[in-house]
Amino acid sequence: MATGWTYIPDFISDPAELLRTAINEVAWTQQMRSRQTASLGIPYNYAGASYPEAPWLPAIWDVALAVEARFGFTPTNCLMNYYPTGEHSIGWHTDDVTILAPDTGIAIVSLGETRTLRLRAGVDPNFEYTHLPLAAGSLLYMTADLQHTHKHCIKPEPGAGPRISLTFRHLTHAPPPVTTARWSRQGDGQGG
Ligand SMILES: O=C(O)CCC(=O)C(=O)O
Repeated sequence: MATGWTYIPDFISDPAELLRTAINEVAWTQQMRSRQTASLGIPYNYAGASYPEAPWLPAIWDVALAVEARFGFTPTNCLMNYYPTGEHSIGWHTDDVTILAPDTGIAIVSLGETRTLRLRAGVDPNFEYTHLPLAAGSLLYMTADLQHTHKHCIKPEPGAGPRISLTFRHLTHAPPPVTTARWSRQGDGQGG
């Protein structure tokens, strides 16, 4: 079992309402083949995708404040992933933790259908798997150190309904727009 993560069920109280708001009010982009994405705050340009700086939606800023209260850092970015169906996914990858503020990690708040995040020890040829079902309203916190030892992904789960993940980070600065597919060096999937 991998360490370096914390799962908090029911971190937010009305994930169904926030799912509706996010589907309808976020300017989703189709920069990734396997899912839709969007970014609020300063951009997290990664995995071959680039975003403009964007104002926070009030409902998502409220969640950022809850992350601040629980983990002691103020998110400067929320990268959002929209999986309209169970066919949508995110491949094996690690996140760029070089631009995270010291002693901060990544907080993932889930809306909609429960999907399973898998962790595997990247250096272990026998692949140590940890399966984390991420229920609506939950928060998964991953430390920066976990990114050094493990990759993560969400595989297709045919039949699943819509899901959105809100991934909060305190970036120290916005990386430059990506002009080449950096994800190919970071993992073996379309991560980010
Ligand atoms: O959708 C998720 O829960 C995972 C998102 C993720 O791995 C990422 O944005 O790097």
